[in-house]
Amino acid sequence: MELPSVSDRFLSRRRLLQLSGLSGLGLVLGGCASTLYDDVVFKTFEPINQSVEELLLNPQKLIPNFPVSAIEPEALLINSFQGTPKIDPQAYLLTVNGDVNHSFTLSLAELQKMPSTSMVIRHVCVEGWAAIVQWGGVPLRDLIALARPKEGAKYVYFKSADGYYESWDLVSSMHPQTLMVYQKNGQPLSPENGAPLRLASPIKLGYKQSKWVTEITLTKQLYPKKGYWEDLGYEWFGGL
Ligand SMILES: Nc1nc2c(c(=O)[nH]1)N[C@H]1C(S)=C(S)[C@@H](COP(=O)(O)O)O[C@H]1N2
Ligand SMILES: [Mo]
Repeated sequence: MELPSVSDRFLSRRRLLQLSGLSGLGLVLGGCASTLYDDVVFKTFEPINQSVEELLLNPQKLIPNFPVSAIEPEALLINSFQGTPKIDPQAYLLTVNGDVNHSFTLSLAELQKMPSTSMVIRHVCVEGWAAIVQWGGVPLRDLIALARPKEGAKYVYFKSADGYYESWDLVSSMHPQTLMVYQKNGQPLSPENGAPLRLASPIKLGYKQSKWVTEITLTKQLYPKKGYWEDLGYEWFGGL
């Protein structure tokens, strides 16, 4: 099986600072030792309470990848509450909006031009099955950094083309292995598995991993409608 490199290729710190509007600091501090750089950057954003800046500069711990040989191509069952929506990948657009300084919309081609990464993780469904899967796509944290969330933004809502909806905490959304993926097991993502774009992360249960995502909205509050399954009684955090 041909798989892309499993190594993590995230945006460089410098590039993320540029994208997130903090590049002025980078210019001023360009020649400084990295410890001083960190000091000043952190002081600038004090007091920090899991702000986007802190989450960008202090990525959370990585979950170890499974080897590619552990992938279980047959084990990932299709689980869709309402069938597979029809989406033309050529016309598909992802919108990122809400409590951000820079709302934007990207086509699939544009998303695929962004730095991508790949991981081999376990998908766990509360209905009693699990599967080791390789996912490839864009770190959600890069999209969030591009949108430059407003201070106080703490939640991330995901709207799907089938009417499914989800909400995550910002910290989990900024985990380096929380990805918006367009590839599964080395192949383009299939429509049943959420193409053109779905969430994938080793830190959350299967129902948190929205398929067919069309809109990502940053919010300061968690609204009464939290998620399709959550609103029917499932736990909201859904951590693994
Ligand atoms: N849009 C949407 N996303 C969804 C679902 C869904 O019904 N609609 N089901 C969830 C559940 S319960 C699981 S376990 C996974 C299953 O992903 P898969 O069908 O690719 O195996 O998708 C999640 N994301
Ligand atoms: Mo699930």
